[in-house]
Amino acid sequence: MADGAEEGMIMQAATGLRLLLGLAFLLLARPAFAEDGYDLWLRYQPVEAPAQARYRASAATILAQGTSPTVAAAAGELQRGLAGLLGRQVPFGRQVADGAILLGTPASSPLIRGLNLPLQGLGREGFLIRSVALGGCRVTLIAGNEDVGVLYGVFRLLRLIQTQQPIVGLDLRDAPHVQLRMLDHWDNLDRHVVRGYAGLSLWDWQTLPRFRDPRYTDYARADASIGINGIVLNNVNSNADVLTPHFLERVKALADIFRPWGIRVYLSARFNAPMALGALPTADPLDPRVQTWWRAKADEIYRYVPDFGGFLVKANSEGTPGPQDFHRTHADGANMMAEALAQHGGVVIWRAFVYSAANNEDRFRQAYSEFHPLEGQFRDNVIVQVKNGPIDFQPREPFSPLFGAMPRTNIGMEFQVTKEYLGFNTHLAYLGTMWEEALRADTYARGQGSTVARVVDGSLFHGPRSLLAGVANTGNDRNWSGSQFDQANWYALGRFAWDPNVSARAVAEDWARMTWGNDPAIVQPIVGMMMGSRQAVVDYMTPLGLHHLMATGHHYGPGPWIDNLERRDWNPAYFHGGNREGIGFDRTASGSNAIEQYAPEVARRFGNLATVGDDYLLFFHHVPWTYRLDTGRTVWDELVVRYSRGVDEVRAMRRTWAGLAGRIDPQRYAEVAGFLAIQEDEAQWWRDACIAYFQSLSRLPLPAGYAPPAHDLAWYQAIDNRYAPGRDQP
Ligand code: GCV
Repeated sequence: MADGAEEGMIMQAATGLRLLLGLAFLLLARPAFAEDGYDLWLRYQPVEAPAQARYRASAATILAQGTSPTVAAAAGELQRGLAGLLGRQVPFGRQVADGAILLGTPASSPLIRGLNLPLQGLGREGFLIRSVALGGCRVTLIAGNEDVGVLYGVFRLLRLIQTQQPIVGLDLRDAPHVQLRMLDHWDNLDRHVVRGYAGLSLWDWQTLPRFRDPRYTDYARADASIGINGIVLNNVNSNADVLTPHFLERVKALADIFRPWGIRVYLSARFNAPMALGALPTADPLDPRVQTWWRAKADEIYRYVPDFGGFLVKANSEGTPGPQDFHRTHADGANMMAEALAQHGGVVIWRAFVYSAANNEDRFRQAYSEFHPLEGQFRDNVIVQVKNGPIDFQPREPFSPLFGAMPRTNIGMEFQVTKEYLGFNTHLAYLGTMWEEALRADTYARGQGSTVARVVDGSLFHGPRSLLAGVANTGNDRNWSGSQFDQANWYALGRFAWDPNVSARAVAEDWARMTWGNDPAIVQPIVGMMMGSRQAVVDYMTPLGLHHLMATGHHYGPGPWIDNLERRDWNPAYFHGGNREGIGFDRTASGSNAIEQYAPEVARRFGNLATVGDDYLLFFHHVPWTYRLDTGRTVWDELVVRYSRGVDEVRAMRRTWAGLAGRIDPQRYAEVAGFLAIQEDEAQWWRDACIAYFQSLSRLPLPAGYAPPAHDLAWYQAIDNRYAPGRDQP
């Protein structure tokens, strides 16, 4: 072979090798799978090079002192997180070295014990993160009174790196403000999730307890990262079978998986379980046989799950059995079950979402009417769980008057993370702003500054228990929540439960950085979209204080015309009160007088047209269509303007998102873009259907420049979505 040809072949081989190496590098540099949202806010993507070098210097080794599964979970998560963020495996060390991260409690770590750290006041779940010098080495320590505090501290340190904050010179202490930070899963035992838009239940009762899907651990990691410490596994419309050994074995398996992550399991208990399972002729809470049954059941559960959290109970509401079936009160029922759990340290979470077929008063008033007379009668280990608003998780409601009205009762907050009334999983609606609004509302229970947040975190009335819960939005979809942006609501629930005074914007920003990236060109537009998104939904669904206009049953899409349902207060027409003359629900003294359930300062504000404000106008007042608002427009014109503005807001979100093309990984980008397109269509549907209907009442022309609905009213009324997901009865 001539020299030249040989040289050519060598060069070809070298080029081939280079190509191969290049390809291999590309393959290695890219994640094995496209990003699909599975990793949530725990993506641990590499931070950029200059920052990475700085972080590496402060994260050279991990010195985890302690042998518990929780310390192991914390150390493992730290190693996993750092490997992703810093692009290299950080080894576990055995002794103090420069750049070590030291984890432990005074009990588990001689080093931490020797430092006499100010851990008082941090409780069992708080933590301290400090940059210190130990034996001449620079060390970052994460210490807590108990291992779970260390776990939370690890997630906080990771968050600092994920959001590119400095981790030198640290002196950070934090502890949760609320004791029970919970997610309530409305999961049926056949895996149908009521009001679930993210697939089937995560709990596969069929393959449990033998098969423990690694996803259960990922779920627990995500929850622990935001401080969730309690999970109710099953729907509040509960099936007594969950209390049988068959299910308890499976509940035990989940509890064992969640325990290292600081999470206790709870069950929704059916009040008449002694009849359904125990063949008793009654479930009367004052009957000794019933009391014995519940005590034995509690003892049995604790044999499976020694740290079982307790029962969540929906009683005498929407057809569920309860103490009133036996002429007893909610307090009688709750206290009897609480008694059974007390010796094991369990609690009863008793829901205040009640409205009874026998009670014909304004739905707004009913929870207060039933619970307020029971003030002071509940045991210490009962928490009454109240929805944020008096109606039912609407896009906007004023706070429930029960917050602030029962100082001698543990009152907990129930938010709905899953968006039953805010467009399911396809509408982008960040709920942080809604929860911030609810928590900052002033009850005036002890004068100005008696915020709902202070009722919930216990700082106003100093009760023994505090709780903030969210109805979960998870399912077995790869992205967990049914959409990328609904993950933000899960994330925010944890952050608000940890600190009800946290800012919705700060939470959105942390989430955006961790979920999408730290580039301000990404963070700013995304946070902007999130912050305006809930108001957009209010505008195109239920502006000016309208509420419960959703179609029947599934609550998907508009149904303001519906007025033929069995119960008065299932009908949207009952809630908007619209007629030829005007619109709105009069809850002042001339109407249902629901405002009297608030403190006088609040009642005065909501009761007066001059002070109620546009957001709650039609929630509390019935006004003529021609009533003039501060904007200078009539109510009718303002409704049209707001409905139209809502659609415009969605269009603006679509434009903002389109501007991020190329900056966001393709699969997640495309999913969000596709869902925003659905949202725009549905916002338009809402606007047009509602305007067509309300115009049939007001008989007024549209304000100049506003397009008429695309179809006539009958067209919207004929839409049938009976197969929409998440129904109560699938
Ligand atoms: C689980 C609303 C929902 C129901 C839910 C109920 C509740 O009415 O539509 O699906 O029941 O609230 O909170 O108990």
